[in-house]
Amino acid sequence: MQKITCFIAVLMVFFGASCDEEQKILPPEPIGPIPSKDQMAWHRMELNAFVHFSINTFTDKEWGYGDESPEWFEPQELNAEQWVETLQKAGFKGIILTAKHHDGFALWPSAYTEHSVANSPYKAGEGDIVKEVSEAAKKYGLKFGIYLSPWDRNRSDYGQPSYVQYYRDQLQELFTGYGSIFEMWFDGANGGDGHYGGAREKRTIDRQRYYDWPTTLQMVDSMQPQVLFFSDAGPDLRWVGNEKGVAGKTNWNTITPDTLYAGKAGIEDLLQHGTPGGTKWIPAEVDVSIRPGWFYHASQDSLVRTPENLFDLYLSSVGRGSTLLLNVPPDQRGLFHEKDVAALLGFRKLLDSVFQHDLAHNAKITANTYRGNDETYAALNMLDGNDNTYWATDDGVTTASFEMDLGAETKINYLVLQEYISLGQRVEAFGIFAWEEGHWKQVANETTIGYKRIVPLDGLKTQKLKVGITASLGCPVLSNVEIY
Ligand code: FUL
Repeated sequence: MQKITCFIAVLMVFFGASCDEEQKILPPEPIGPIPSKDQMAWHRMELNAFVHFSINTFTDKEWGYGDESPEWFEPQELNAEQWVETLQKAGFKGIILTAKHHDGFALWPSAYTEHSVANSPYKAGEGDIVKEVSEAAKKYGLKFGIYLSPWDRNRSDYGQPSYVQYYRDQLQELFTGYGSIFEMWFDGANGGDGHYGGAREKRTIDRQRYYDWPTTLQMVDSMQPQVLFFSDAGPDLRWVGNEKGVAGKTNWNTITPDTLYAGKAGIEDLLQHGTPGGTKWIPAEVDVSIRPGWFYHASQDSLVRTPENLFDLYLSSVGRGSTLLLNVPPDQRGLFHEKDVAALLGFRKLLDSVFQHDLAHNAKITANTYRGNDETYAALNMLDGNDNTYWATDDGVTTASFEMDLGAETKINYLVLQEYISLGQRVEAFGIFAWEEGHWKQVANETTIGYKRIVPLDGLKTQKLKVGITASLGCPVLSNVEIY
């Protein structure tokens, strides 16, 4: 590279170009798949909420059979603004509503079914909860997303081609009537016993073919091209493989989805970790509930996660390069329960207190190497608070390190690292070292970084911290480092 630069410099001098242009070192080329603009925006959201609400809320069930009467759906104090305002205060950026769960009950007055809010006592059949939530989200600046269960235990034609058309008709209603939808959640739970219009039987479908997903996604995409499709296998966002709130410590945003499909068994481990060198950028989303169930059950009021527990979930999701989708189910009144509200606000307080003073801010940072010795790629870029500047090494240099001197011995709880993923995910392995009595002592041995990696350092005391990249798919490119 240096030779080419010199040659260009000679040419530039010959043609009278300025000194600045002369020294320009080109940025690294992307490696492998990279996030789309909408996926990038999704990475930056970090915290989104899931809201499970249906007749189940009133029958105390997790999975309605499909024979529940809409008459039973009667939230007396429903206030979508209370949900969204709480989430906004807690720092959530998006909200995804179960417009229809497996029981088939539609939270909006769908023209294609009688099994909806239109036949419930809620607002004497005049209510539209999808509308209320989408409008509240807009008011409080959250993005709005939709969950529409492919499995429908109410429909008599579930399993036949006509049902797939019904499903698409409902998507058409949702994607044309409620403004912009940032994420569409396709549940992998599919087929089994149900009411099915009175048949009361078990139905199995060919999970890979029945829904003809490519046609459905294309249809939705033509209405709202920005939408990101979530399913077990993508195509835009993938399930993390568990509902416990845990992304892999090794977490690649890339995976090869060729043989994957929603509901395929035995792929949990693959989904949790992704694949280095995978053919598509399909990041894992971590969905988990604030309570044991996805729907509200009064019996679980004492089991709401604590702020500390939510903080742990944050570390095992956002802290491992993923996005947290935390479910908060409204109660029978149609409100977030006081216990859940307190937990969410407590969680925010904890986050703010832990990540308040970035100690890296005033540190002296140096790297053992940087691209073309050009300041454009120097280590200082990781401290400037600008997502678009980064530290990078020369092409072919896949091991490198940087160190930060804090000026005095300091107690450290967390190290935050971010790769500049717009150029692809690269780092495969890195170590963290603390300066102890005149030498470097390794305190952590880690793998991937991705969009964000938060490594707990448990109150370690040191003046200097070093990060050594020991394996990378290409030259490492890091945009941010923080120390707390
Ligand atoms: C699962 C469903 O069966 C649960 O009820 C819930 O909706 C969860 C998010 O996904 O597959």
